Amino acid sequence: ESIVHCEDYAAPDHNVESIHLTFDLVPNQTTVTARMIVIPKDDRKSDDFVLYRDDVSMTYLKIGGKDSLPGQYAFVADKLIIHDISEPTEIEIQTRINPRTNLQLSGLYMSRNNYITQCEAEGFRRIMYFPDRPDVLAKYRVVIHAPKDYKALLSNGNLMEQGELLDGRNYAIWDDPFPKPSYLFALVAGNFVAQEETIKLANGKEALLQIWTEPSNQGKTDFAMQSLIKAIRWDEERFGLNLDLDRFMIVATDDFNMGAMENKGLNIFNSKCVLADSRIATDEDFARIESVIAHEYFHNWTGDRVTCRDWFQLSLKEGLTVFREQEFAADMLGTPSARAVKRIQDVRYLRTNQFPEDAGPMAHPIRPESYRQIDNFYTTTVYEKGAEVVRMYQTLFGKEGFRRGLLEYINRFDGTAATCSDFLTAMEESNGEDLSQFELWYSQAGTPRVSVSSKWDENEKTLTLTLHQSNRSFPGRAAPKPLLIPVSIGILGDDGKDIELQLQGEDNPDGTTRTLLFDQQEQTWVFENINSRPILSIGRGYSAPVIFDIEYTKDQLAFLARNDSDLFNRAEAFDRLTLLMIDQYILDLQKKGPNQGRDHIPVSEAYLFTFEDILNDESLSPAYRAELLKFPDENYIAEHRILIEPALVREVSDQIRKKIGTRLRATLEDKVQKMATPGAYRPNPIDAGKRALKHVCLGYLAFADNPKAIQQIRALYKTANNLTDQLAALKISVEASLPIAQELLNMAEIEWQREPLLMNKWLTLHSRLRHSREQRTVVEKIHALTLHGSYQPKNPNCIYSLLYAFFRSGGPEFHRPDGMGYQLWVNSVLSTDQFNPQVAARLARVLENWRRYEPSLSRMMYKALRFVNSHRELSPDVREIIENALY
Ligand code: B3K
Ligand code: ZN
Repeated sequence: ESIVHCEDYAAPDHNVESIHLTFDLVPNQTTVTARMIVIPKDDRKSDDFVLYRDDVSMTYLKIGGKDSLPGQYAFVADKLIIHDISEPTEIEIQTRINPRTNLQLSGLYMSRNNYITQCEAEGFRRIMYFPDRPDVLAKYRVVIHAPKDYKALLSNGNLMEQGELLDGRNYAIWDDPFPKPSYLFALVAGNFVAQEETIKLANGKEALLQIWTEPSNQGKTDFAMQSLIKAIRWDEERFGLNLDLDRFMIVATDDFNMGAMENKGLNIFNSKCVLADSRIATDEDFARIESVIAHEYFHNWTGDRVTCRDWFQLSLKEGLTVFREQEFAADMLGTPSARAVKRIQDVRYLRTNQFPEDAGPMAHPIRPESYRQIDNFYTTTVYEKGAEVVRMYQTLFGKEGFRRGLLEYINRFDGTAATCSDFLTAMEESNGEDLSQFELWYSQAGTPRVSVSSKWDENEKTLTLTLHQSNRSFPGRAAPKPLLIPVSIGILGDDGKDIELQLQGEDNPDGTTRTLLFDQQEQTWVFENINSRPILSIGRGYSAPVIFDIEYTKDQLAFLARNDSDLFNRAEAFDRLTLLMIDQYILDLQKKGPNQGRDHIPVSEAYLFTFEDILNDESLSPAYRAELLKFPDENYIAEHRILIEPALVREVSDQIRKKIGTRLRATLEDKVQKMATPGAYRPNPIDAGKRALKHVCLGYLAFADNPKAIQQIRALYKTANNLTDQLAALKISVEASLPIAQELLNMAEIEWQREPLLMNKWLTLHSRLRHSREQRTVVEKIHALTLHGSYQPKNPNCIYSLLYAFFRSGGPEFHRPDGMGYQLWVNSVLSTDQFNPQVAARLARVLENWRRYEPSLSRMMYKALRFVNSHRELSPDVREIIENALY
């Protein structure tokens, strides 16, 4: 079994000019006939035409119109090699596949009785023999034959013809005018209905937009349609990029390995990322749906029109498209405070998910150097850190410069497969800068640490700022080099206002936020005319994906949290203050013995004052206040600690929340009342922000066992006209172990039973259950739920909602001292690996950072990993994860 290395890249020897596909859809035996025109390249190394295959069987092969002879081709491992293709040749291959038994959900598979495809990264070879690599771009024509009751027969591009065959079956013919790699191929057939709308594009053309769902989901696509239109408009306005097809389709399915897929003109979505109304989606879901719809739509240019040369370049399309999605979402929010909320959330996500990856055994640069299973590299590093790297171009060149560079990249590489370096070159050339050092962001893994020290000279009235960067080194690899890090800073005077920044040597001050180009190991800047004791605001807007090590006093942090003009850094200051307070609390707790009044430790008054001030600050939007004040989740706290002790983190979290809820009771109650959102439910950011703040306040009150709050939470569930309030009531009651928790869970189970998306949320709620005096442990409950009527054992959404959510919750119910949680993990990984390795590998990753846990737990995690690894039949996907974790 082999490792693929980036440096081994070799261009293909043959192009495929066009491919004509005919599908005869039968559940257990689908026939795929492919006729392709293969063109040898002038600079080829060999006349062998190489095709990949995975789980397909060939019924015949014709070369140049004639039946092939045995010596003309050979099967070598997972390849079919056709010899002597030295001139343009028509090759026809017929294959048989079994969509019914395809439970990996890669290739052509069935979702109930509907046919769905998923080809990225290497699913097309599970449909037919093909040079299934992203640098082979061909024009596709697709004919679909299907039973009569299959109303929707869809593929990429434009519909040329549809009708009935002589035998009574239906057919449709699709033609995609744009050459594309095989991973962007899609086919959907089944009983689907569409919501459609025709819009006029900025270039005057008309386009038909369709969102297809199963009939039971009709009426849940309005929001997705509006989101799609917004995304189309945004790309027209911000980048002048138009929809290039007559028709753009989205299909929703319940059976899907990830969120969604950007197949050219035919995006396929996990239902949970499309379907929405007040009853089935929360405010968060609405926001996520808008983002994912936009993300897949934006891929049309960044991914489809310009694609990736090989899978090592994945971040070229994913980092860029995540960045575009983030910018879009921020623009939809409008106000600076709402935009800041989005940025805070994105950075929290990065810290909670990408930082541990970058510090752990799966650490890889955003452009990885090798892999065994490419599906394992759809990571937060490639996506989210990749997006931060793209953001830095915009920080360096401004919005205009970024737009210039992006359009240059698209013009140069339209219709081709490009590399990360191509993108960088387009950016540097269109902005007249040398970015050779910046390229290190693509090849160095690990989160850089930037330590910050500053010294104010009262007599000279100067502030000297020194930055030092250190990067993670990896055994067997060259020592890391200093990166080019854009560091945006501001300086606050003792009045809390920004000081105009003037660097030594400059004649005049220039603005209050400056971006320093930090490109050496250590560098110093001197600011002049600093008349009062300054406080530094470092990394404004989170200008680079690094950790800033800076020593602030609590007073300084409280000051920044009240005054920083940069709303991101203001939240950052409060966040640091909270983590400091938590660390202090943990220290105090550790000094006590097991039975020594462990809950008599006070939360510092200064912290409570700052908290209350922010809560009362009407100049800040409710959404922003909610984001600052919600208690950090346990994984976030754990990530910033050296040693992870889940039970301790839980104890501390619960106690602190209780104390805040008790001490600030009046203010919290006042906010619950003020944040009411009477009238019809609207998922807009203003109302959503009010709901969020109300829920944050109710949460603290619930932890303090406030009877009035408990009443309110119960009423919230019962009288809510929207899922956001209902789900918040459930989450709070479960997390705070309120006496009403079980009653609410039972009600929800009955109310939600006919809606899979809701039942998945119901399953997830159980991952928040706490230890109790009841006989069954939470592990046992989770296990019992795998037998619940709503839990479909082969469905990825169910697995993620119940098992993955529980493993990832990070609480002591999973990290049990008796190892029962890990036992459930072992069983889940092994049983899932039997039918869906991609999903199994995601479950497997949960334990990869075992080394960071307290010894008694990490020993058991190690054993669990070893046990999984001792299985001979592991998929390469899971094997790669487990071996990385162990060695
Ligand atoms: N490009 C797809 C991800 C495919 C994952 C394959 N294992 C979705 C997206 O990033 O838009
Ligand atoms: Zn993407």
